[in-house]
Amino acid sequence: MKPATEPDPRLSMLEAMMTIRAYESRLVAINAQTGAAGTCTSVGQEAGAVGVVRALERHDRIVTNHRSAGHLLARGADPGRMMAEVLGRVDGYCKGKSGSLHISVKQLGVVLTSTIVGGELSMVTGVALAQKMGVGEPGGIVATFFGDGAACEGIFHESLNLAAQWRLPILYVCENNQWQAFVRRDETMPVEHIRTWAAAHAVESETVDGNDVEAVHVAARKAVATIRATGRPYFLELETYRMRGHFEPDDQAYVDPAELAAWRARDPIDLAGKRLLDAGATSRDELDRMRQRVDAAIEAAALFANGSAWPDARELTTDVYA
Ligand SMILES: Cc1ncc(C[n+]2csc(CCOP(=O)(O)OP(=O)(O)O)c2C)c(N)n1
Repeated sequence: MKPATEPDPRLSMLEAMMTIRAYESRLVAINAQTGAAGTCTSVGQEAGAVGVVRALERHDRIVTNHRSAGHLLARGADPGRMMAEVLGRVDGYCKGKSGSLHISVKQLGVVLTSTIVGGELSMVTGVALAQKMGVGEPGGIVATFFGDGAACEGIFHESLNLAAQWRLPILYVCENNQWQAFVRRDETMPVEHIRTWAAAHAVESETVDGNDVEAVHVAARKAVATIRATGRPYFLELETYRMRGHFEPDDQAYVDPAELAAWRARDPIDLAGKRLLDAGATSRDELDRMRQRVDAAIEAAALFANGSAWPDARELTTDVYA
């Protein structure tokens, strides 16, 4: 039986989503004020990151893409070190050399962030093959996050075909956020559900409301259990929306305001908070305290990052392999 004091995981998932939103909002503000390096935010997609990453075990690995802050934070990355990385400081996870687009955190099993669209789909097969051949802890799987645009790349099909044929333990997580930079998804693909392409490679799949963290989490747990039991890949499609621009700054002038408003009305953080309130699982006071905690943590992260030193010029040629 659960001890009465054990925290409700739905509350901790909500706090994790709030942390991602607050972290990225702070980076947007820093970008607007200082013109510091831009970033691709995942505002609106937090439920997917938290719902999936919370379904993984510590010995599982992640290979992700250019919109990776949520995946990293959900995995437990420190927001101060993340921000220091984006601002190019020595205390960043990659000593300030990767920015947001190449960040990796080995100690958390986040093997890499690929900024080449679809690059994660090729590399995940290698990481999963290594896993299968006994590198890393036994039983681990590899989750990869990519967008609907990446699913249009040829490598998508090569990756799924190889993973299915070689039985690689990969959780493919397609964050179908309806946009591919400045191009609408329905201009580039004739299918309603990208999942149907997984079926063509005999990969088991599910499409789920990517703005509903509980639904994502349930689907992700099922996917992870299936991969562990069968050793085969699994495809999870998250129907979601990119509520901010492709990168910062981007005024989204190309987006129909009615479309944006409709998705804003389905903000995953608001949905999760309302559901918990309606179920009596939390109170407005508790949510206020949660918000204050998150804001304080991000304030501390920004102070840490801004206080971190610039790298020494001699660092320019270290850690460089090619
Ligand atoms: C091979 C390649 N082509 C183009 C780009 C430029 N680019 C960066 S992100 C992006 C859109 C990717 O869309 P999607 O995969 O749906 O991911 P999202 O940005 O929507 O999360 C493009 C075209 C790139 N980085 N790599």
